[in-house]
Amino acid sequence: MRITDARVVVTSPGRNFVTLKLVTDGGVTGVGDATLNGRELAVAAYLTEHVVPVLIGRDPARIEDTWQYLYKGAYWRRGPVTMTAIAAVDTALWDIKGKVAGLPVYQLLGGRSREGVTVYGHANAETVDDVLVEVSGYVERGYRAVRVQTGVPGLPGTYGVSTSEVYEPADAALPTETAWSTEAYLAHVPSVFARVREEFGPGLRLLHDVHHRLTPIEAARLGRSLEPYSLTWLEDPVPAELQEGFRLIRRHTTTPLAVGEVFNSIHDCRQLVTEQLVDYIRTTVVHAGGITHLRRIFDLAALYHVRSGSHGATDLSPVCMAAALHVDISIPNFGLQEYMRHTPETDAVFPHTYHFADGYLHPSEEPGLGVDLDEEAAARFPYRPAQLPVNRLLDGTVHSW
Ligand code: CS2
Ligand code: MG
Repeated sequence: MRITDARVVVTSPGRNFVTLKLVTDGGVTGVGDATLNGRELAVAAYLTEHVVPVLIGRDPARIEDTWQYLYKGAYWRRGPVTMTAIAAVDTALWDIKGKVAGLPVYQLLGGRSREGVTVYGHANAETVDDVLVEVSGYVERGYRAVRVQTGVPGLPGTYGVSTSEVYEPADAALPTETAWSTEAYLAHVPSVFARVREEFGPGLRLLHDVHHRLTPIEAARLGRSLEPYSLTWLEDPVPAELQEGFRLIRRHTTTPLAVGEVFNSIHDCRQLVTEQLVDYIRTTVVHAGGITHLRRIFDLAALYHVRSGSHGATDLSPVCMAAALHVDISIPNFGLQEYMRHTPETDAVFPHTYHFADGYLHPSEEPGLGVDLDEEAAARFPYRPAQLPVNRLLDGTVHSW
């Protein structure tokens, strides 16, 4: 069997997605997500110029060899663009392998370790009263875990609080600017969780995303002030380039920590995992080198009692979600999966058979990943430039977004 064609498709059914579709001489096809929010065309060019030419004629069965070829062969290792491109190839090859075997991909990964994939939804609103309504909506729909974000009094808008029905931070061709005050934020957040716990009791799992905005000691303070509300995790409390910075947070709080949505390799996770500085690793298929590399990360994590918590925002396509669910259902150390629903246009461009029921997502039972790219539908939604915002402190200093 040989790869005869590799198409890189950029489409924007509500937001931009990059997809790689591999075609084989036997007629079997495979898809991989290659979306890197705000930098989509960089990955598309990397694939088109440097990867597609070396794929033509290759044996699609050789997943590991192809991964090593693209990783070691590039010489320039790691980085989000390279690893997203490799992820797309790897995911598409697993899809093909599943279809050839006549099995859903999770069966090739060792089969089920659980009945369903527990997901968390996003309750966000400007005011605490409104967020309580949002949380109860998720509870009614059967969710067991909810991420809670609200506006911060005194700030015009805050990360994680959407103004439209579908959350979309990449909102303009040139970055919009947002404002931030750590002092206002730290003063407000504990009161939000006090209200949510009071209203919903101890059974509901609660999460919160800091989106890399604090220093280690500020994060330690927040973690400690949230201890009475028993969060399942506090996400991305600080930018994680400084992995040893998490030691400082750990010394002061027992609030569990989750990190990793911007990581692209096992090396970004290594110290955090082996020193047990975090509790959940949130890398996912599309940004961490595909199913092959993600499993390597989760296997390392399992040795240190660290669980998975895969990123599942709307800027990861249904192809990534389909692949993530096959990993989630099979690994021993699954923690939680983020789930934000896509627009109906996106669902139409990426027909899939994974589904939500009773707080769980269930992976497809079809051979392969159980997701496809409808290329005709995709062609109806041309690329629209869109970038993520830039964040500034109230005095104008550029801060992490
Ligand atoms: C986020 C993302 O889902 C999350 O936890 O932090 O929404 C993130 O902002 C986007 O994926 C950025 O593209
Ligand atoms: Mg996040």
